[in-house]
Amino acid sequence: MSKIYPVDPTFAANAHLRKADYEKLYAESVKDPEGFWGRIGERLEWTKKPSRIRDVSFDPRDLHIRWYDDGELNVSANCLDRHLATRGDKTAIIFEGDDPSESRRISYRELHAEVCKFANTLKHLGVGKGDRVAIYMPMIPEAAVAMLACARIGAIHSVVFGGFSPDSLAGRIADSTAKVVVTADEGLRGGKKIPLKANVDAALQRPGTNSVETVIVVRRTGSAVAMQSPRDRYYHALMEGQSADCPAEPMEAEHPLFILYTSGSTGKPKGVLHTSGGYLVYASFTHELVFDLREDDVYWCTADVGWVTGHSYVVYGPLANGATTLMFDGVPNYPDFGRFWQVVDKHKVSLFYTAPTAIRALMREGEAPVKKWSRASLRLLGSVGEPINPEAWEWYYRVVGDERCPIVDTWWQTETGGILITPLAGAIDTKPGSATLPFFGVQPAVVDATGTVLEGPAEGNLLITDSWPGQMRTVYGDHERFIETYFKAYPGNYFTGDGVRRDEDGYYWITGRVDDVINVSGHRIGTAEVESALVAHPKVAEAAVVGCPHEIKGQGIYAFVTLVAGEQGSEELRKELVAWVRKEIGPIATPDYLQWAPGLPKTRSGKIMRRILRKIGENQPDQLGDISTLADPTVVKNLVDERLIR
Ligand code: 6R9
Repeated sequence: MSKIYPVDPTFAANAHLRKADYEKLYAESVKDPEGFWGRIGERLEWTKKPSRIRDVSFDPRDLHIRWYDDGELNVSANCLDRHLATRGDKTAIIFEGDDPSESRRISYRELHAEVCKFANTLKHLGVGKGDRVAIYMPMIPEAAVAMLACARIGAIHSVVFGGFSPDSLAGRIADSTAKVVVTADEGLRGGKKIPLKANVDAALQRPGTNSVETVIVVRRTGSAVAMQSPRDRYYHALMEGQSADCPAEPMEAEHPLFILYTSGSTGKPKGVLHTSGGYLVYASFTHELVFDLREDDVYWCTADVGWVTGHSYVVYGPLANGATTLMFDGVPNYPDFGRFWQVVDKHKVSLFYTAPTAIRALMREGEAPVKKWSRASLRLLGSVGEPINPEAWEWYYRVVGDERCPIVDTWWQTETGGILITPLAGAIDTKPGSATLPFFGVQPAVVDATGTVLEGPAEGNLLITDSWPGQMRTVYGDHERFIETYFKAYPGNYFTGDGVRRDEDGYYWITGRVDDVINVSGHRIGTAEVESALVAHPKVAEAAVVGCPHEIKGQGIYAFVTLVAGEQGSEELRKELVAWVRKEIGPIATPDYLQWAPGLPKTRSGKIMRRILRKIGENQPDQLGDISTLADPTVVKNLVDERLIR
């Protein structure tokens, strides 16, 4: 039996929702989704009110997902203009730099003016509705400005995480045929400079990137960078003289808002496409209720804008709600392991949202760096990105929250746009390690491998049986892949790619990915991507990559590498290959283990049996299962004998 933490009555007393509210509203949301989401949709300001609330079919032969279809709105007007009358002087963004002495506050009025000016800048550069804009930036307010400016004119942004390599950036630029790239001279993380502009230059040398007409460079560190005329322009120079008046253009509810690339089990990363109306309804509604948002809260989500959490819960959800959102351009251990709590005290943060990997890394340093700061302003803590182990949950609760702050463990995905399974702090008792119960309108199902829906306590694959407004609409440029990836495995349902257990109380416990996706520090890496980076090296003949347990990262990357004939595995070559993958994809894809494999376990048809490699990577050589169908069962003995984790 797992431990239960009942709802704190003091918290519940002032919360938006209590137990009875959850039950009543949930029942209503699944019984009458049309009525429910019609009402919730009214939280936004529509230039044309929608009359059609949902038009959805999960049938792979006729797949379509449309919400608030005939409505019109502008996302940036909902995040900015709408607040000016009542919240013009309220802080929209608190910026906290890598260097603890650097911070500034930007009011809604100031942010509005900056976004309008940048929207005019984009227009002046010939960017119009439907054009794609790549954003490759540090965690600075200009990243949010660029996103909102795109939304204002109907351009589709594609934010690429600043830790990705030139090759990864080039692939994303090519896939979306971006017209403009917005970047900075350099990033600054943990005192180290990241050559963002130089990476853009390198990316734009790659084939397929000649759609890019302009590179806009924000001065962050002020270092001299190569500027190529007429392609490269400084942000501050372009903004000079631009008008702060830029009327928000109404967009259809289903007009694309952004593309965000995410790793899948096969091939190159997919461009997850989100649209305007449904996405913003869902991001803002979940943000308000899951974090129990109040007008005077200071809200801090530590995610980078390069990930979906940064989109929905640093920028769009909080700003649509008129909240104060903190953008942090640093890391948890710089200048020391107390940085998060120093920032919490400095800005009086009340709602704090981070990833289990960060909690585990801080936990290892002991309580002193936490206890050094008061953290008295905190009232709720959140977790996202990967399963949180109960030990980390308990530590977060006891040490960080002083047993005073409820924890919301929120399960969701890039594809879902917003949180789907989560506690509501005033309404749902928590159990460490469980994301607990579905949010309004979300209908999970547990299925076994044959697709049979399991009732009651059960373990299997997690499906969602009906749509919610924040759901992705397609894979950019490849609708067939969208249907194939998510709707073919269990026709009529959305397949999450996650495994799950439902307990006797109906609580959901996510057990991790069931496909070939590795969750490293809350970031998704496709095994296929790492493999293709490895085999691109001239000395590598073949590679197979699996996930392995990792104390801090949750999962690590374990690579089995077969060298071309005549090559010998050495420590030097191992280092070279690890560095190669970092260069090809980015540091987040760094293999933690790299084992030489004279042969890989394959079926007679030549398919690598990853199941066996996974067990070797997990140090469970006695659980390999049936290996008799392998073309050459003897290769397994060598791999087991030479395994790197014991
Ligand atoms: C928001 C985000 C999605 C994958 C998802 C799952 C894992 C996210 C989780 C969680 C257990 C949680 N995941 N939150 N697993 N508990 N609270 O992280 O999106 O980067 O697309 O990753 O992350 O495996 O399928 P994304």
